[in-house]
Amino acid sequence: MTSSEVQRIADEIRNMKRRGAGEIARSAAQALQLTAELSTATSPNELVEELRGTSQLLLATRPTAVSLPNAVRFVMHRVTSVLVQARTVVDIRTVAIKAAEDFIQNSLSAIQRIGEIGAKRITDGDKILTHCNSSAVIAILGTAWKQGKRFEVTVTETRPRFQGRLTTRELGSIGIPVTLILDDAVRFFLNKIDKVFVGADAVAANGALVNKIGTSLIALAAHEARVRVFVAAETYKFSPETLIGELIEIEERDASEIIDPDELSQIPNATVRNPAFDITPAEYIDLIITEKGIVPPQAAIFILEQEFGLLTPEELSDYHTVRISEQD
Ligand code: RUB
Repeated sequence: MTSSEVQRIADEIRNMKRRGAGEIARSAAQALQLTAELSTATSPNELVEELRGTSQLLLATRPTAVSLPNAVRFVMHRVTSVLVQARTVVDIRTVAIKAAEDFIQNSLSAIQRIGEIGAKRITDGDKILTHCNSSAVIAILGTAWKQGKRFEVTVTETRPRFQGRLTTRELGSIGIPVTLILDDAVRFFLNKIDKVFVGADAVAANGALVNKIGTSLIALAAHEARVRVFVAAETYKFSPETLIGELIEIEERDASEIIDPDELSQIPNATVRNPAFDITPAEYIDLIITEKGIVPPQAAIFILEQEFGLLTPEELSDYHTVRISEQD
Protein backbone atom coordinates (compact mmCIF):
# COMPACT_ATOMS: atom_id res chain seq x y z
CA MET A 1 0.00 0.00 0.00
CA THR A 2 1.29 3.46 -0.88
CA SER A 3 2.06 5.56 2.18
CA SER A 4 0.56 9.04 2.36
CA GLU A 5 4.05 10.56 2.27
CA VAL A 6 4.94 8.76 -0.95
CA GLN A 7 1.56 9.70 -2.43
CA ARG A 8 2.18 13.33 -1.44
CA ILE A 9 5.52 13.37 -3.32
CA ALA A 10 3.83 11.96 -6.43
CA ASP A 11 1.05 14.57 -6.14
CA GLU A 12 3.57 17.37 -5.73
CA ILE A 13 5.40 16.28 -8.89
CA ARG A 14 2.10 16.14 -10.78
CA ASN A 15 0.88 19.56 -9.61
CA MET A 16 4.36 21.06 -10.14
CA LYS A 17 5.02 21.98 -6.54
CA ARG A 18 8.16 19.98 -7.18
CA ARG A 19 9.34 20.82 -10.66
CA GLY A 20 12.36 21.04 -12.94
CA ALA A 21 13.80 17.78 -14.24
CA GLY A 22 16.54 17.51 -11.62
CA GLU A 23 14.22 18.07 -8.67
CA ILE A 24 11.65 15.68 -10.15
CA ALA A 25 14.32 12.96 -10.37
CA ARG A 26 15.58 13.48 -6.81
CA SER A 27 11.98 13.46 -5.57
CA ALA A 28 11.40 10.13 -7.30
CA ALA A 29 14.47 8.67 -5.60
CA GLN A 30 13.25 10.10 -2.29
CA ALA A 31 9.83 8.45 -2.78
CA LEU A 32 11.48 5.07 -3.41
CA GLN A 33 13.65 5.55 -0.34
CA LEU A 34 10.58 6.34 1.78
CA THR A 35 8.81 3.28 0.40
CA ALA A 36 11.72 1.11 1.56
CA GLU A 37 11.94 2.83 4.94
CA LEU A 38 8.22 2.70 5.75
CA SER A 39 7.49 -0.76 4.34
CA THR A 40 6.03 -3.47 6.55
CA ALA A 41 6.77 -6.16 3.93
CA THR A 42 7.60 -9.58 5.31
CA SER A 43 9.61 -10.92 2.35
CA PRO A 44 12.15 -9.51 -0.13
CA ASN A 45 9.73 -10.12 -3.02
CA GLU A 46 6.96 -8.26 -1.26
CA LEU A 47 9.18 -5.21 -0.75
CA VAL A 48 10.30 -5.28 -4.39
CA GLU A 49 6.62 -5.36 -5.43
CA GLU A 50 5.98 -2.30 -3.24
CA LEU A 51 8.92 -0.52 -4.85
CA ARG A 52 7.56 -1.41 -8.29
CA GLY A 53 4.19 0.03 -7.24
CA THR A 54 5.85 3.30 -6.21
CA SER A 55 7.79 3.30 -9.50
CA GLN A 56 4.56 3.07 -11.47
CA LEU A 57 2.95 5.80 -9.41
CA LEU A 58 5.93 8.06 -10.09
CA LEU A 59 6.13 7.23 -13.80
CA ALA A 60 2.49 8.26 -14.21
CA THR A 61 3.02 11.77 -12.78
CA ARG A 62 4.65 13.70 -15.63
CA PRO A 63 5.77 12.02 -18.84
CA THR A 64 8.51 14.19 -20.36
CA ALA A 65 11.44 14.62 -17.96
CA VAL A 66 13.55 11.53 -18.66
CA SER A 67 15.38 12.15 -15.42
CA LEU A 68 12.40 10.64 -13.59
CA PRO A 69 12.43 7.18 -15.25
CA ASN A 70 16.22 7.26 -15.12
CA ALA A 71 16.10 7.83 -11.34
CA VAL A 72 13.61 4.96 -10.99
CA ARG A 73 15.78 2.79 -13.21
CA PHE A 74 18.91 3.63 -11.18
CA VAL A 75 17.30 2.48 -7.93
CA MET A 76 15.31 -0.47 -9.29
CA HIS A 77 18.23 -1.85 -11.27
CA ARG A 78 20.30 -2.12 -8.09
CA VAL A 79 17.36 -3.59 -6.15
CA THR A 80 16.48 -6.26 -8.70
CA SER A 81 20.10 -7.26 -9.18
CA VAL A 82 20.38 -8.29 -5.51
CA LEU A 83 16.93 -9.90 -5.32
CA VAL A 84 18.19 -13.41 -6.18
CA GLN A 85 20.62 -13.56 -3.26
CA ALA A 86 18.54 -11.40 -0.86
CA ARG A 87 17.57 -13.43 2.22
CA THR A 88 15.69 -10.84 4.22
CA VAL A 89 13.63 -7.69 3.74
CA VAL A 90 16.50 -5.79 5.35
CA ASP A 91 18.81 -6.80 2.46
CA ILE A 92 16.48 -5.19 -0.08
CA ARG A 93 15.67 -2.21 2.14
CA THR A 94 19.37 -1.45 2.64
CA VAL A 95 20.11 -1.58 -1.08
CA ALA A 96 17.08 0.54 -2.02
CA ILE A 97 17.88 3.24 0.54
CA LYS A 98 21.57 3.35 -0.43
CA ALA A 99 20.71 3.49 -4.15
CA ALA A 100 18.25 6.37 -3.61
CA GLU A 101 20.77 8.25 -1.46
CA ASP A 102 23.48 7.69 -4.07
CA PHE A 103 21.22 8.98 -6.86
CA ILE A 104 20.35 12.13 -4.91
CA GLN A 105 24.00 12.74 -4.00
CA ASN A 106 25.16 12.12 -7.59
CA SER A 107 22.51 14.51 -8.86
CA LEU A 108 23.57 17.32 -6.52
CA SER A 109 27.27 16.76 -7.31
CA ALA A 110 26.50 16.71 -11.05
CA ILE A 111 24.78 20.10 -10.83
CA GLN A 112 27.71 21.54 -8.89
CA ARG A 113 30.17 20.15 -11.46
CA ILE A 114 28.09 21.53 -14.35
CA GLY A 115 28.27 24.88 -12.55
CA GLU A 116 32.07 24.71 -12.50
CA ILE A 117 32.44 23.47 -16.08
CA GLY A 118 29.82 25.82 -17.51
CA ALA A 119 31.18 28.88 -15.69
CA LYS A 120 34.28 28.63 -17.88
CA ARG A 121 32.12 29.52 -20.88
CA ILE A 122 31.13 32.86 -19.35
CA THR A 123 33.31 35.92 -19.78
CA ASP A 124 33.17 39.41 -18.31
CA GLY A 125 30.64 41.63 -20.00
CA ASP A 126 28.55 38.73 -21.38
CA LYS A 127 24.88 39.33 -22.04
CA ILE A 128 23.15 36.02 -21.44
CA LEU A 129 19.60 34.89 -22.12
CA THR A 130 17.88 32.02 -20.33
CA HIS A 131 14.40 30.50 -20.52
CA CYS A 132 12.29 28.90 -17.78
CA ASN A 133 13.94 27.89 -14.50
CA SER A 134 16.83 25.45 -14.66
CA SER A 135 18.85 24.64 -11.55
CA ALA A 136 21.76 23.53 -13.77
CA VAL A 137 21.79 26.89 -15.59
CA ILE A 138 21.51 28.78 -12.30
CA ALA A 139 24.49 26.74 -10.98
CA ILE A 140 26.54 27.92 -13.98
CA LEU A 141 25.54 31.56 -13.63
CA GLY A 142 25.94 31.52 -9.83
CA THR A 143 29.39 29.89 -10.03
CA ALA A 144 30.62 32.37 -12.64
CA TRP A 145 29.32 35.26 -10.54
CA LYS A 146 31.05 33.95 -7.40
CA GLN A 147 34.28 33.69 -9.41
CA GLY A 148 34.06 37.45 -9.90
CA LYS A 149 32.86 37.46 -13.50
CA ARG A 150 30.44 40.29 -14.22
CA PHE A 151 27.62 39.84 -16.73
CA GLU A 152 23.90 40.46 -17.22
CA VAL A 153 21.08 37.98 -17.68
CA THR A 154 17.81 38.36 -19.56
CA VAL A 155 15.07 35.94 -18.50
CA THR A 156 11.89 35.06 -20.37
CA GLU A 157 8.81 35.01 -18.17
CA THR A 158 7.93 31.50 -19.48
CA ARG A 159 4.18 31.41 -19.84
CA PRO A 160 1.87 29.98 -18.78
CA ARG A 161 3.45 29.00 -15.42
CA PHE A 162 5.91 31.91 -15.18
CA GLN A 163 8.95 29.90 -14.07
CA GLY A 164 11.02 32.84 -15.38
CA ARG A 165 9.95 34.79 -12.32
CA LEU A 166 11.61 32.13 -10.15
CA THR A 167 14.81 32.47 -12.17
CA THR A 168 14.67 36.27 -11.95
CA ARG A 169 14.30 36.08 -8.18
CA GLU A 170 17.08 33.49 -7.76
CA LEU A 171 19.57 35.38 -9.95
CA GLY A 172 18.66 38.75 -8.46
CA SER A 173 19.21 37.48 -4.95
CA ILE A 174 22.72 36.27 -5.91
CA GLY A 175 23.40 39.84 -7.06
CA ILE A 176 23.30 39.23 -10.82
CA PRO A 177 21.69 42.08 -12.82
CA VAL A 178 18.63 40.47 -14.38
CA THR A 179 15.97 41.66 -16.83
CA LEU A 180 12.61 39.89 -17.11
CA ILE A 181 11.05 39.97 -20.60
CA LEU A 182 7.99 38.61 -22.37
CA ASP A 183 8.56 35.31 -24.16
CA ASP A 184 7.54 37.06 -27.36
CA ALA A 185 10.28 39.69 -26.92
CA VAL A 186 13.20 37.27 -27.39
CA ARG A 187 13.96 38.24 -31.00
CA PHE A 188 13.62 41.93 -30.15
CA PHE A 189 16.47 41.61 -27.61
CA LEU A 190 18.55 38.91 -29.27
CA ASN A 191 20.90 41.24 -31.14
CA LYS A 192 22.18 42.37 -27.74
CA ILE A 193 22.65 38.81 -26.42
CA ASP A 194 25.98 36.92 -26.58
CA LYS A 195 24.96 33.48 -25.30
CA VAL A 196 21.82 31.50 -24.57
CA PHE A 197 21.85 28.98 -21.70
CA VAL A 198 18.95 26.56 -21.21
CA GLY A 199 18.35 23.42 -19.15
CA ALA A 200 17.03 20.05 -20.33
CA ASP A 201 14.16 17.72 -19.58
CA ALA A 202 15.55 15.17 -21.99
CA VAL A 203 18.30 14.75 -24.56
CA ALA A 204 17.70 12.24 -27.35
CA ALA A 205 20.28 9.94 -28.93
CA ASN A 206 20.36 12.21 -32.01
CA GLY A 207 21.24 15.22 -29.84
CA ALA A 208 17.78 16.81 -29.93
CA LEU A 209 16.83 18.66 -26.79
CA VAL A 210 13.46 18.49 -25.04
CA ASN A 211 12.95 21.49 -22.79
CA LYS A 212 10.29 24.02 -21.77
CA ILE A 213 7.95 25.10 -24.57
CA GLY A 214 9.49 28.02 -26.42
CA THR A 215 13.07 26.73 -26.23
CA SER A 216 13.05 25.69 -29.89
CA LEU A 217 11.86 29.12 -31.07
CA ILE A 218 14.59 30.78 -28.99
CA ALA A 219 17.21 28.41 -30.42
CA LEU A 220 15.96 29.06 -33.95
CA ALA A 221 16.13 32.83 -33.47
CA ALA A 222 19.58 32.48 -31.85
CA HIS A 223 20.76 30.42 -34.82
CA GLU A 224 19.58 33.14 -37.19
CA ALA A 225 21.32 35.81 -35.09
CA ARG A 226 24.50 33.69 -34.75
CA VAL A 227 24.17 33.61 -30.97
CA ARG A 228 25.54 30.45 -29.34
CA VAL A 229 23.16 28.09 -27.52
CA PHE A 230 24.43 26.07 -24.54
CA VAL A 231 22.43 23.32 -22.86
CA ALA A 232 23.10 22.37 -19.24
CA ALA A 233 22.15 18.71 -18.75
CA GLU A 234 23.17 16.09 -16.21
CA THR A 235 23.81 12.73 -17.88
CA TYR A 236 20.63 11.29 -16.30
CA LYS A 237 18.68 13.64 -18.61
CA PHE A 238 19.79 11.57 -21.62
CA SER A 239 17.10 9.18 -22.82
CA PRO A 240 18.12 5.53 -23.27
CA GLU A 241 14.79 4.70 -24.93
CA THR A 242 15.72 6.94 -27.86
CA LEU A 243 18.61 4.55 -28.55
CA ILE A 244 16.02 2.00 -29.62
CA GLY A 245 14.02 4.52 -31.63
CA GLU A 246 11.41 5.51 -29.04
CA LEU A 247 10.01 9.04 -29.06
CA ILE A 248 9.92 11.23 -25.97
CA GLU A 249 6.36 11.96 -24.92
CA ILE A 250 5.53 15.66 -24.70
CA GLU A 251 3.32 16.53 -21.75
CA GLU A 252 0.16 18.43 -22.65
CA ARG A 253 -1.22 20.38 -19.69
CA ASP A 254 -4.67 21.67 -18.89
CA ALA A 255 -6.25 24.46 -20.96
CA SER A 256 -7.09 26.31 -17.76
CA GLU A 257 -3.40 27.29 -17.47
CA ILE A 258 -3.97 29.49 -20.54
CA ILE A 259 -7.58 30.68 -20.39
CA ASP A 260 -10.33 30.69 -17.80
CA PRO A 261 -12.62 27.70 -18.55
CA ASP A 262 -15.75 29.93 -18.30
CA GLU A 263 -14.35 32.33 -20.88
CA LEU A 264 -13.38 29.44 -23.14
CA SER A 265 -16.84 27.90 -22.89
CA GLN A 266 -18.34 31.11 -24.30
CA ILE A 267 -16.19 31.06 -27.45
CA PRO A 268 -17.69 28.92 -30.20
CA ASN A 269 -15.44 26.45 -32.06
CA ALA A 270 -12.37 27.18 -29.94
CA THR A 271 -9.95 24.65 -28.55
CA VAL A 272 -6.80 25.26 -26.55
CA ARG A 273 -3.51 23.39 -26.85
CA ASN A 274 -0.97 23.56 -24.06
CA PRO A 275 2.13 21.44 -24.69
CA ALA A 276 4.59 22.03 -21.84
CA PHE A 277 7.76 21.17 -23.78
CA ASP A 278 9.14 21.30 -27.31
CA ILE A 279 11.96 19.74 -29.29
CA THR A 280 15.03 21.63 -30.45
CA PRO A 281 16.99 19.85 -33.19
CA ALA A 282 20.71 19.26 -32.59
CA GLU A 283 21.71 21.73 -35.35
CA TYR A 284 20.43 24.65 -33.26
CA ILE A 285 22.51 23.66 -30.24
CA ASP A 286 26.21 24.47 -29.96
CA LEU A 287 27.23 22.48 -26.91
CA ILE A 288 25.81 20.39 -24.10
CA ILE A 289 27.42 20.91 -20.70
CA THR A 290 27.29 17.73 -18.62
CA GLU A 291 29.02 16.81 -15.35
CA LYS A 292 31.38 14.61 -17.40
CA GLY A 293 32.44 17.45 -19.66
CA ILE A 294 31.23 19.47 -22.63
CA VAL A 295 30.05 17.65 -25.73
CA PRO A 296 28.54 18.67 -29.06
CA PRO A 297 24.91 17.49 -29.29
CA GLN A 298 25.93 14.98 -31.97
CA ALA A 299 27.92 13.14 -29.26
CA ALA A 300 24.76 12.40 -27.23
CA ILE A 301 24.83 8.82 -28.45
CA PHE A 302 28.28 8.29 -26.89
CA ILE A 303 27.08 9.66 -23.55
CA LEU A 304 24.15 7.24 -23.70
CA GLU A 305 26.43 4.32 -24.52
CA GLN A 306 28.71 5.28 -21.64
CA GLU A 307 25.87 5.73 -19.11
CA PHE A 308 23.50 2.95 -20.11
CA GLY A 309 25.69 0.59 -22.11
CA LEU A 310 25.69 -1.90 -19.24
CA LEU A 311 21.90 -2.24 -19.24
CA THR A 312 20.79 -5.22 -21.27
CA PRO A 313 18.03 -4.80 -23.88
CA GLU A 314 15.84 -6.98 -21.59
CA GLU A 315 16.24 -4.50 -18.75
CA LEU A 316 15.33 -1.64 -21.05
CA SER A 317 12.31 -3.41 -22.44
CA ASP A 318 11.22 -4.69 -19.04
CA TYR A 319 11.18 -1.13 -17.83
CA HIS A 320 9.37 -0.21 -20.98
CA THR A 321 6.60 -2.72 -20.38
CA VAL A 322 6.04 -1.05 -17.03
CA ARG A 323 5.51 2.27 -18.74
CA ILE A 324 3.25 1.04 -21.50
CA SER A 325 0.98 -0.83 -19.13
CA GLU A 326 0.91 2.27 -16.92
CA GLN A 327 -0.27 4.41 -19.83
CA ASP A 328 -2.87 1.87 -20.94
C1 RUB B 1 11.24 22.96 -16.28
C2 RUB B 1 12.19 23.06 -17.43
C3 RUB B 1 13.65 23.17 -17.09
C4 RUB B 1 14.27 21.76 -17.10
C5 RUB B 1 15.67 21.77 -16.51
O1 RUB B 1 9.92 22.64 -16.69
O2 RUB B 1 11.83 22.98 -18.58
O3 RUB B 1 14.32 23.93 -18.07
O4 RUB B 1 13.47 20.87 -16.36
O5 RUB B 1 15.62 22.12 -15.15
P1 RUB B 1 8.77 22.49 -15.58
P2 RUB B 1 16.75 21.63 -14.13
O6 RUB B 1 8.73 23.75 -14.79
O7 RUB B 1 7.54 22.25 -16.39
O8 RUB B 1 9.13 21.28 -14.74
O9 RUB B 1 18.05 22.13 -14.68
O10 RUB B 1 16.38 22.31 -12.82
O11 RUB B 1 16.69 20.14 -14.05
